[in-house]
Amino acid sequence: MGHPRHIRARRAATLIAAAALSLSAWAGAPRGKAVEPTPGELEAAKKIGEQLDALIVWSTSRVSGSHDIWIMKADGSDARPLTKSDAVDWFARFSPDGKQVIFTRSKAPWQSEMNAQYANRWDIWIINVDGTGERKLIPDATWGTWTPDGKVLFSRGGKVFTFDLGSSKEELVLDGDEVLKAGVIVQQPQMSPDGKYIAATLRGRMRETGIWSLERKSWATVGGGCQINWFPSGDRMIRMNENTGRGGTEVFAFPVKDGAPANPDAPYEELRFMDLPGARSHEYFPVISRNGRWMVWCATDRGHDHDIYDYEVFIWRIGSPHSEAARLTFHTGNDRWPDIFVIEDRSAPAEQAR
Ligand SMILES: [Ca+2]
Ligand SMILES: [Ca+2]
Repeated sequence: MGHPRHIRARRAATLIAAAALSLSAWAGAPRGKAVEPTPGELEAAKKIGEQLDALIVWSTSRVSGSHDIWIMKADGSDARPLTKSDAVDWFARFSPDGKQVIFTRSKAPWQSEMNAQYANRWDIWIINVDGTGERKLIPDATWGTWTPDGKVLFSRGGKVFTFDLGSSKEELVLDGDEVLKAGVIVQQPQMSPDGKYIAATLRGRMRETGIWSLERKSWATVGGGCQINWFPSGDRMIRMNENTGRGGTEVFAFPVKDGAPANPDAPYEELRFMDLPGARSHEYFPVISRNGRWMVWCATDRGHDHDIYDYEVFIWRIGSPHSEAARLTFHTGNDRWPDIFVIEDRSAPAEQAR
């Protein structure tokens, strides 16, 4: 069937452009390149190192475009790869004793973080912090975190399980399809320090943050946003809020009581916990250290996609001015989902801003 030649040429050009687009989507995240810190950034990181010995793990695309887990000290020094796979390694979480790290690894060379809802595309792995002992721990699983008694809590789509490292036994602890809504996706389940609640971000057929009571079998909505997580005290939480703050996001903190926000009508001004000064203020991935004194997270100055854009790792002593937050990575590749394990903390206890 004949089309005029110029239409055929245009179609061919469109096809080539589409193929190039899908190829670039396939290729993963940008590898990027190292950038120089400013003297002020170096000074801020040095100040952290004077107060704190800690290890930070995070996920970076800098080597291959498919992320690896890297590890560094609290001041950003001694950064080195912990995993070196040709898959996407992300969401690293230190074991309670700091000796091991669990993380989520894709089965294919590239998977977008948005595909974490398809549990059969991922497995949870474990590795020692010295780089030995890497092995697959839980098949078809995502969002692995640690429970207070040393099990792994993880998601399979709308269901949440615990995994016992001793016996390799799984136990279903939240069937979101059954008790929330069929087709719900449960992201980043985090058990409370007292073991009574699971905080999670819901996607799919529901879109909110909230808390599941394991005893009462009931769900308490916290609000919008995502990435809800506990303070180690258990009486306070953080979550990301979107469409407020500089750069379009900020970290909220709020008190909780009996598995629900203690003050659900609190105005935004009372919830604001971290909103970085300056242009690099699109924050995500916050986590509080187990001693309750530090927060690590990432921020970018452009774009949003969690696994593509130039996020950088930050650390902040809770209660100190926001301007004292220190940037720890200096690389235009994607850097996301940090976690921190404190070895020795020489900082003065911060006043808890409530
Ligand atoms: Ca912000
Ligand atoms: Ca980066």
